[in-house]
Formats: sequence, structure tokens, C-alpha cells
Amino acid sequence: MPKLTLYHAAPSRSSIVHWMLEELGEPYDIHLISFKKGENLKPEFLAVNPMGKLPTIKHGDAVITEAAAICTYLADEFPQAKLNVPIGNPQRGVYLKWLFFGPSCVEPAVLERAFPRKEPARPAALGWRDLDTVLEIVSKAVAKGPYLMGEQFTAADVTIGSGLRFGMMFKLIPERKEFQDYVARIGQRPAAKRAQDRDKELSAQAA
Ligand SMILES: N[C@@H](CCC(=O)N[C@@H](CS)C(=O)NCC(=O)O)C(=O)O
Repeated sequence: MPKLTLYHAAPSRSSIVHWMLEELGEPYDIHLISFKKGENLKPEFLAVNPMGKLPTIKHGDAVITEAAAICTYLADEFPQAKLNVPIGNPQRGVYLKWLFFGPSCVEPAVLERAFPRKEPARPAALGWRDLDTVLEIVSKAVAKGPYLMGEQFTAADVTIGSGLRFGMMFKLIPERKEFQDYVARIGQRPAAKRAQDRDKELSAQAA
């Protein structure tokens, strides 16, 4: 079986993929990258990911970057973990919508609020419209529960859930009750706890 390697720094967006790998239950290696030492911008790592960004994974000879793409890839590549909604299932479109909604709408809307422009752009010109609209849509989706796709926990919960968790932690997303309940619910999953505990250790070691 091709080897799976996560290029990782804790805590960072690669923690999203760390959790996803724990959910998968497949063997994987962690290759730590120190931002402090600038290892992500050294030639050895830029040869793997020219963006110099984490998360990055290697699966055999394939390099995959972008957290949501990695989670989508892993869920499809290891369907036995039941973290995807497979092609042919009528719910697949909604599942993909949530996987894209994180990096296309939630993250840019949050960062735009955190780092406002001098000249506000027209909401219609922005793919994510505005943060209030985005948060309202996510609130309604997570309030139903238990998961975004209903009873099935999927890769979309790993990406959207991580975004909400980190967003609230850094006070970039308001602590609405429906977000808190959802993040607490998915944070109870054994895989989430394993990834978070290991990340705490890794972060303490790196400090
Ligand atoms: N669009 C990327 C963003 C990845 C990203 O910005 N990662 C940060 C860590 S949280 C990083 O690698 N920063 C290092 C740098 O830009 O030098 C994704 O969603 O995976």
C-alpha cells in the first residue's frame, strides 16, 4: 500500500488533516515542519509544495495540498471509512458544496472581517458575499445535527468543524450556541481527541 505522510505543524491548518487521518484509521507518518525555523520555505519543502504551506500530504508519489482537497481525496480514496458521500448518491452534491464552502466562503469571509480593506468591495463581487450571510447559512446547517449531512459524519464536518473551532478559538467567529454545540459534539469523537492530544504534545515540544 502506498505510504501516507502528513507534513505537519501543530497547531495549524494541518491539524485539520491530522484529525481526518485519525478518522480514517489508516497508518500514516508525520513529517514535522517548523515555521519558526522557516523550514516551510526551504528548498527541500518547496520542492514538495511550492506554496510553502501546510497541510501537504504525500500518498505514494502523489502530493496533495489544500486542506479541503486533501480531506476530499482521503475520504474518496479510503471509502471503507465511510467519510465520503460516494458518486451516485443523490446527497453527494450537497456534501461537495460543504467541502468547497469552507475554503471558498467561510475562510475568506472570516479573514476579510479580520483584515478589512480600505475600500470595501461590493458584496456581489465577492464569491463569499459577506460574513454575516455565511455564518447564518452555516448556523442553520449545523443546528439540525448531528452532522452537516444528517446522521453521517463526513469529511465535510472535519473541514467546516475545524474552521468553526479555530475561528471561535481566535475570536474571529462569534461563539453562537449552535456553533459551540456542534464543535463540542464533533470534538467528542475519539479521532478528534487523539489528534488534538497529539497536537498539544507536538506544540509543547516545538515551543
Ligand atoms: N489554502 C491553504 C492554506 C494553508 C495555509 O495558509 N497554511 C498556513 C498554516 S495555518 C501556512 O502554511 N503558513 C505558512 C506560510 O504561509 O508561510 C489550505 O487551505 O490548506
